[in-house]
Amino acid sequence: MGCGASKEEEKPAAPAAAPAGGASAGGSDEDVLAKIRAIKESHPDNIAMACFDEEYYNSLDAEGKKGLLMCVNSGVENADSGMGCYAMQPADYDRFKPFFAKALAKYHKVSEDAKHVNNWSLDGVEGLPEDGQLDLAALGLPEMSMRVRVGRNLKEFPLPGAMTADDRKAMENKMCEAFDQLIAMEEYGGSYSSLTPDHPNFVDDSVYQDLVAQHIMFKDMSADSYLASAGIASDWPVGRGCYVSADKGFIIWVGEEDHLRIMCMAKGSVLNSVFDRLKGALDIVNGIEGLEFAVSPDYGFVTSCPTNLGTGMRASVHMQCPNLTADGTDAACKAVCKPLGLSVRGTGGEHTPIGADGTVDISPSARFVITEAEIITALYKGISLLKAEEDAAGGGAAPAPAEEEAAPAEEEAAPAEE
Ligand code: ADP
Ligand code: CIR
Repeated sequence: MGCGASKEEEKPAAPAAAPAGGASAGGSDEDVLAKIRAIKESHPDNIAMACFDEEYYNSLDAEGKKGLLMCVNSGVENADSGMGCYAMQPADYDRFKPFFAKALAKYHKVSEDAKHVNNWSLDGVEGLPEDGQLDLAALGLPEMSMRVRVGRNLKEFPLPGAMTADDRKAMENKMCEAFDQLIAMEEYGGSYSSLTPDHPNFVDDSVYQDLVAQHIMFKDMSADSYLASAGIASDWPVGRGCYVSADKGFIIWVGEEDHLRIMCMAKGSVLNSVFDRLKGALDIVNGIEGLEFAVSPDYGFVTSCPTNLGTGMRASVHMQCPNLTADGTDAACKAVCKPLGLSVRGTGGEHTPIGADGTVDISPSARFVITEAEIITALYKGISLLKAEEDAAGGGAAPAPAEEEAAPAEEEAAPAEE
């Protein structure tokens, strides 16, 4: 089991839970098809419904039909979805290519035969300063909280939407063995905290809430109806947890939307520091025996949600934009950020309020058919352009920061809609 637990302490697996995922939860397959037809009309922006082709569906065998309906169940049960689907198995993007190629093209604004290439090398990336340093101080900005995360999934398990409770426990235990190796390394150290009842590293609710407040641990997923319909939030909080390095700068989430969300976080000015540290740490994790990440030959790193496919990377800063948020909302900031290819979130992550001092979470929207190096450079370029807009909105002077949180950030839309 690892993470300080001996094999003797390992609990026997609980009886298998009902299969996760809510495919066909709305009734017979014919009922679901009728619902899809209706949503195509009522919610044309629901990408999965728009791209669902009954002729293709009918060409699949019984197992294929069941698998495709599982992928789109979130969009069927949540007609207001932007994307409307999640992959359930590591091979789904390739297995259901006629469906996913269309959905990916529509969301990411790429061609249907687009291929993703991963590349962390900053060499030759357009917009990179001559010294290669993505230094926010050079833009006249103060230190800020910087974070880069990637989504990764293990090849040997179903994706979170199709996992049973036993799968979730087995995956957590497998990761605990890997965390033991990190904990033994001087550069990482740290500890693992589990939300799984009876896990040797179990932490209670107050410790969990404290980790969430520190931006270390993820929020309760069971409240998210998209994730619930997809089966991704099933069995909460079984199999969920979080490894944190001794310096708290390197974090691995276990059991959120992807098997793993691997990230580096630091307060500072040089974006390269979190980017480079993450690349180094990923190489270590990837090199741990028995861990193999799911990769699609054409689409890069496999993630549950097609919006994250390819790099799985979100690179963000918490930046103060008091002038653009002077009305207490993120509306003006979003309007400025959209054409810059930037997403705006609240200070607690997606669907949380912006800070009362005008702090917002800024990240490039693109994840697919873009390299990792281009994403971090896009963040730097975007911040530079956003700063100009922020300065212009305030006539050059920035108001003094306040203390408390303000208005809720609006829900984030897909790049296509933003
Ligand atoms: P994700 O980034 O994995 O898509 P969220 O947007 O929900 O998920 O953010 C997850 C957590 O990471 C939240 O607690 C959020 O406040 C925190 N976070 C994101 N970016 C930063 C940042 N630049 N500095 C500090 N915390 C951050
Ligand atoms: C949807 O389809 O709208 C949800 N499943 C969430 C999609 C990804 N998140 C996002 O665009 N912010």
